[in-house]
Amino acid sequence: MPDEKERRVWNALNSFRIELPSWGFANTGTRFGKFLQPGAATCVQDKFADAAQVHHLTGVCPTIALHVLWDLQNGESSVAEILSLATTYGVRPGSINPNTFQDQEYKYGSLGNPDQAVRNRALDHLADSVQIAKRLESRDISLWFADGSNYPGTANIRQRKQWLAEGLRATHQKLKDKQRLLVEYKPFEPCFYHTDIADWGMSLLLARAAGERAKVLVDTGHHYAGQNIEQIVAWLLSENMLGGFHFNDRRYADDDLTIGSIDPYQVFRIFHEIAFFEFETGEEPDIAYMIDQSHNIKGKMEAMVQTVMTAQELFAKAALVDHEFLQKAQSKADVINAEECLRDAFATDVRPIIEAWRKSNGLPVNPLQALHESGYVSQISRDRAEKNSAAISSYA
Ligand code: PSV
Ligand code: MN
Repeated sequence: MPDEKERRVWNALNSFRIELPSWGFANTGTRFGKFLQPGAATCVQDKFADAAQVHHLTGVCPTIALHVLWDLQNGESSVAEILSLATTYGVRPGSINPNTFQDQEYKYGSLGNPDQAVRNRALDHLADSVQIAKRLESRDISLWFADGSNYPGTANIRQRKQWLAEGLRATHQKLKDKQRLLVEYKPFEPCFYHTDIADWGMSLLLARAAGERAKVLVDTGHHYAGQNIEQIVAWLLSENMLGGFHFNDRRYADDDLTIGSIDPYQVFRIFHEIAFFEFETGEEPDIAYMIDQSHNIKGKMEAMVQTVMTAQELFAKAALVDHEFLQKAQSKADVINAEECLRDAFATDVRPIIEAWRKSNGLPVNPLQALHESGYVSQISRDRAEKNSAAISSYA
């Protein structure tokens, strides 16, 4: 019979699902270069196979996020292919990510571009993406815009805000049933002077302008150093505007490091704000937990499994916070005990409990070790070496 601590961790783990990014299995890198991996996914089928393997080992990753231009270049036939891959591999399509940042037309922006023809093109792509999501029975359309400018005075900031609001409203009107728009923000890169959607407040205002099924997406890497992300999360929760996360960690900017590798306490504090909100309100906010990491140094499969395990650990630790005790301590401004309440939970080694939970669910107790022992990475490295070596030699 599990004790109280175990029960809390088990409940938390039962409810926690993490979406894998298709692009996290393919060869990607920094703008200075790529270190190509022989086992990297070379096509959308490989991406499904890899995601299925991560799900098989962890049991908590039933969906894969898709990027429209990278995974669905051939319209209707891509949709058919993905539906069939989903059946074959037992992993469903997750969030659909339109791409309004890659094509040459978008040099000066997409929905915020001063040229109406380019704005229309972006709008059409967003409408197509909503349609694709419908066909795939995907609920969330995740929007990230690279729009902005590099030099002061070169862009009409207010006008662009207006265009973005109109474009998002028009896209929201295309949603069906339970579909949602998630509006991501990022304060820097690729635009360095101003970014049209630079922070959570801008995302929030634009999501509100778009319609009631638009929410904010918090990519943990998209903040200035030292920013209090858990406060942003707490505010979004209290406004019923938190739609989802992109998990990764950062040291400097959008570094795409493994979640919790630099600052695990911050990730714990984010999860704590969510659990505390649920405890105090009795509500269960609908939050999509997604990974957004493209590993260049670590093996992609290993990094993905490690990410899922780390996220589970930090989520489980947050479930251990004694909320009644914390409420009382906060109400008495008992600073030491309130802080210690968080620190105690964070310091608890939850790994044995998670291992027991995995065992009871017929999963390997250590998915990373199981990945190693399965020989999967060696196998895909052999199978895909030829295809990837073409990329490696063309790159060299
Ligand atoms: C942009 O940096 C971003 O975080 C967006 O979510 C994109 O969809 C993703 O990365 C692409 O890697
Ligand atoms: Mn992201």
